Amino acid sequence: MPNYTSAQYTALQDQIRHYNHQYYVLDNPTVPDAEYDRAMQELQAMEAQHPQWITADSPSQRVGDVPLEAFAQVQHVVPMLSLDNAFNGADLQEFDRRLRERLHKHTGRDVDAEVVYTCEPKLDGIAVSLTYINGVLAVGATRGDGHTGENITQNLRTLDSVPLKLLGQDYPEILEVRGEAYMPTAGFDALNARLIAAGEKTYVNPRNTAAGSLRQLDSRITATRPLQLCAYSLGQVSDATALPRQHFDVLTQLQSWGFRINAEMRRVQGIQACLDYYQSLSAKRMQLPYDIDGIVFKVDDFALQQELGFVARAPRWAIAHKFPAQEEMTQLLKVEYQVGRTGAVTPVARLAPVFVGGVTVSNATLHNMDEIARLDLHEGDTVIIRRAGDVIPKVVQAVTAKRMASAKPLSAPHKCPVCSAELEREEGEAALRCPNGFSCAAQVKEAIKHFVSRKAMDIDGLGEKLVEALVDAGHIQHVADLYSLNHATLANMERMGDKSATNLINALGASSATTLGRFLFALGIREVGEATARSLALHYGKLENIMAATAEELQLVEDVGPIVAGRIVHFFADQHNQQVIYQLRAAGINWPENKPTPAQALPLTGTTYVVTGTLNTMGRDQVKAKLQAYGAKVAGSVSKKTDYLIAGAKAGSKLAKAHDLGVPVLDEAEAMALLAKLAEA
Ligand code: I6G
Repeated sequence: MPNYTSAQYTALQDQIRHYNHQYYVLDNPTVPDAEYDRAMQELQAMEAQHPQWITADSPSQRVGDVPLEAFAQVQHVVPMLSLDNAFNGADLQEFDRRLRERLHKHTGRDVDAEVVYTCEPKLDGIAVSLTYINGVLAVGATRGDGHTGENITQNLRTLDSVPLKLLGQDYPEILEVRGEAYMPTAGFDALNARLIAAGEKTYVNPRNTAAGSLRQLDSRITATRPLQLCAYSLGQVSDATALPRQHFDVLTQLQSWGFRINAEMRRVQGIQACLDYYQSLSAKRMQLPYDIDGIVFKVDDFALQQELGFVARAPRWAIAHKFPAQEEMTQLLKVEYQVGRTGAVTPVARLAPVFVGGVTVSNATLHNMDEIARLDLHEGDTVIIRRAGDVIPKVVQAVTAKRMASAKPLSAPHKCPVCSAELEREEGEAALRCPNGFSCAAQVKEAIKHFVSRKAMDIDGLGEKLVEALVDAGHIQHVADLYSLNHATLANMERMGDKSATNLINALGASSATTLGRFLFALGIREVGEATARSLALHYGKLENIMAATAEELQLVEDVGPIVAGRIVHFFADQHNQQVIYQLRAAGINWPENKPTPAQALPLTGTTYVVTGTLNTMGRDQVKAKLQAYGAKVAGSVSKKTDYLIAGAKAGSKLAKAHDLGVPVLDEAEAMALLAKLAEA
């Protein structure tokens, strides 16, 4: 442990006070939670080394900071304390050992006897207190500094999951229930989608949004926010003897009085079962319809809890086992611009490597220049990165407090970083575009990668690196050149040999027998995805008919609106594209020609399905292909336009959204029955 100086100690105290003020008072945290936890841990380490330094006003001696004055104050009769943290399995085992030894010492309880624990996900929201007098909600308050909170009764009354009157009769005269007010991810995403549509600034994460929503002075604004409450413990109770003697049973009782409790809550025996629970919930974390930042383990028996008591600001009988943080702070080293298949120029943040969401991240997407402007990014900024689950890491905020006064705002490039063409920005579009489609090496490479991909021509053995090397070496200029590659050229490429060259030549040969839908998709026409390509193929039957169609005619096809129709006409009007198609066909690309089938003829025409979760009977792609073959549109996300959601096991936010929007849901058995019926018809 380093030898700290008292100057370092007071500086760190000041730093944490500042963090607390930003977090608890202004609802505007300037650092990620993990950074705060580290600072607090370091302060505690300093205090362990120099106990004589500790003053009553040290941030370690209380939770949070003074409340804002705009709301009336509420004194907590029973303080709302916080929880100690465990950051790994060893910390958790140590917690269990400590408390068993303490119980043994004070009560003679067998030190090896396993303790019964309740396990609950720790929702990432705001701790609140709800006091009921004779079963009627009297006061709702924030935690504040743990002793004094803010009276936000009017706001909490607007949450559907907060009972205004308790159910049943058997509740104590005074009952204070504590829990977490939080915003489910589907509600958060929908809120941000509305803001994007209105061209407004979006929220950073569900927790901050929940906090901001609860601190509204006008409760009508709170009422528009999709907040929920999950109860997790009791505060003041007039007659505790009438209540169950175990934590788990109290929560079950709270449920019967009308509170939402966490569906994942379990009662287990021994610390190993707690570790197992942690593992199983970690695996499930991304499928949960809300953010959690850890698991709370509590000694279940109140008699044991009472015996264990509290230390400083936290109970000895509970601990929060934190997950790896999903948000971290790091340095923006530079912004680079990548050119995509359609010429769209995407900024990518290059970052000082940082461990976040369980992996080391050194790049994050910035989407487009509007996003850079929205984040008000400057050169060399300190930024907050968020990586939730397998989602691509995102820059969510610039930490302006850490910005150098001389830092310049990031400006948009004028020239394509690959071919130096002057960039264009289409009216109403966020993306900058390189107009040099056929000679910009970046676009050529991306077009070829798309052409060979699994859902397009499905050519095995042509990885991204090889495509790039073939373009760089001048062996291919466009997709049709693939079919004139010879064995010697391929075998001479780096990491290729005789066998892989032969395999690739065979794969190219095999790809020539395809379908019109795949071929159309492989051409990479802007806005023409797999589903649209299939609809076009089905509707027209022949490529020549599509190439000859007018924009008006094209709009008769399922999925094709004026923009897509315009893109298709524009693509086929281009001489270079016509030439490439001619060469591809001359190289032997063929497909069975079909009779045109007006899309209306199919049984699922006009319906939109979304497929999510794990299906056991057949893969998701196979189910989607079958639905499409019956004329359905298969969309990637649930919206009001969705007719049915097919939800397999472990369905997550899409299922929650379907429930929110009232979209009918088919489980796997129902979906299979539908497909079987369609197959019979
Ligand atoms: O902040 C908290 C989150 C969840 C808690 C908590 C909890 O139980 C599931 N329980 C206690 C006792 C405290 N804070 C103080």
